[in-house]
Amino acid sequence: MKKNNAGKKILWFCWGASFLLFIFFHFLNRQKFIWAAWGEASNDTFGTKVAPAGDVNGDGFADAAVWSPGHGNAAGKVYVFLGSIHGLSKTPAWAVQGEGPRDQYGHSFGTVGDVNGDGFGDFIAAAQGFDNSKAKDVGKAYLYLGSPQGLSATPVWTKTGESAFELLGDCSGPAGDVNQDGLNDVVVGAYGFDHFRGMAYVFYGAKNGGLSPAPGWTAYGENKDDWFGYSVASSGDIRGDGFPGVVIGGKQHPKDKMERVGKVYVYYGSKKGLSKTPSWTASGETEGELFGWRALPSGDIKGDGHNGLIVSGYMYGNQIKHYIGKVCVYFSTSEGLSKDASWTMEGESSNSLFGYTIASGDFNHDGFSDVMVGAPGYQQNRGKIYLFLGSAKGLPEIPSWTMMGETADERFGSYLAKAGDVNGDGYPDVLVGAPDNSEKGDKTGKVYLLYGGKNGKLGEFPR
Ligand SMILES: [Ca+2]
Ligand SMILES: [Ca+2]
Ligand SMILES: [Ca+2]
Ligand SMILES: [Ca+2]
Repeated sequence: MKKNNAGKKILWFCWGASFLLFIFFHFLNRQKFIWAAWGEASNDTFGTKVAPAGDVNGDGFADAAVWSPGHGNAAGKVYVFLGSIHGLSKTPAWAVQGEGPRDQYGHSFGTVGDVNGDGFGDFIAAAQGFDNSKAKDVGKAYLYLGSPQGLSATPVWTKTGESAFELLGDCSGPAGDVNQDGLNDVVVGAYGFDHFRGMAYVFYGAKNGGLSPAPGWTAYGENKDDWFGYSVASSGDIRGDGFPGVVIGGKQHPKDKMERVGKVYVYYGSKKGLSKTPSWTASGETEGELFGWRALPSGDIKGDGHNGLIVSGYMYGNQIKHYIGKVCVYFSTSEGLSKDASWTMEGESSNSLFGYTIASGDFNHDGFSDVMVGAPGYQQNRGKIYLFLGSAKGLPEIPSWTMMGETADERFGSYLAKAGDVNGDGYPDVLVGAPDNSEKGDKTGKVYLLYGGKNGKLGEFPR
């Protein structure tokens, strides 16, 4: 009888312990992705791109934006979710659809900083497939102003491409304050200009009207079919002189007799404004690698006070493995960027498309900027993301942290963005798109928010 009771106690203890463990792991698992959002309809592919929205309502919390290219017969739709002490809002506070089918409104979008100097973050969205009355695919960019109520419903400024297939606004984003007037400026690409030679514009911030009606700076590709302007971004302050530059990619630029090798061009800033000719360039190595598909400032990875540049070519491969993808980081000194890449990382396996997206930020808040890379093709399009933590030694040869997609074929990591600190705990948070996720219908798409943390394990220890 006594023995029996003891046996029962042990049994109950085991039951209790396993139940608690179950709850514990269930909780951990549930908490892994504390915020997620889905597209509205099948084939929306919500999360094809994600971007920081800045702080559009001036409440001190970063806001976040997501694109559904397939929505409304490919009119495209952009959504903005507001940050708060509880993290991102469940439903979007702002959502705008393209004017017509196949506009691809949102092909580029995101914060441009405060362009009119009223203290509220402003926002650009562009539709590379916009047709005007005379020509197809001229493209159109739209600027929306922030306010205490959030983003304006209608744009305060627009710029329409002039010629057919100019595709203005395929890429656009903040340029920093390149003309040093205290207002942030904007860079816009038009890769279809002049038979895909491509060009890039910088529009200056303006107290009235948001942005200058005419561009303050323009640059052009070297040859037809270069696709110059397919990627555009601020390069940050490369030489540590206080003047930001811009980086423009021409992913189809040839080299010797090889096609689509790709090339990136950096134009340094100075007292006189942006350089008119490229200050620094770098090219890919192999045919078809699309070097410069993405190019972004890396921030200060080594903590030496100098910013660098991240460039990717997601179609890079070698004799054995095809389309593994490649990411290069260039460090800088007061002279400018290094001639050769300071750090190069290739994808793990064929078709992984490593470098399809890149992002930077100090995700563990240790003073060294870190690099994130997405490989949406990894494991038959399940997808995988990688974090490389910066330190005084530079970047590591093996990733500091990785995460795979939840479901097969979701293309997790098709796009990554530092959302900023959406919950105000001091760590920047990361948006990850999985546009082919089919939980809510075929390719409806899903976006995850991963919280930054001091150990550099994104999303696993949310607060
Ligand atoms: Ca906010
Ligand atoms: Ca503003
Ligand atoms: Ca300015
Ligand atoms: Ca760091």
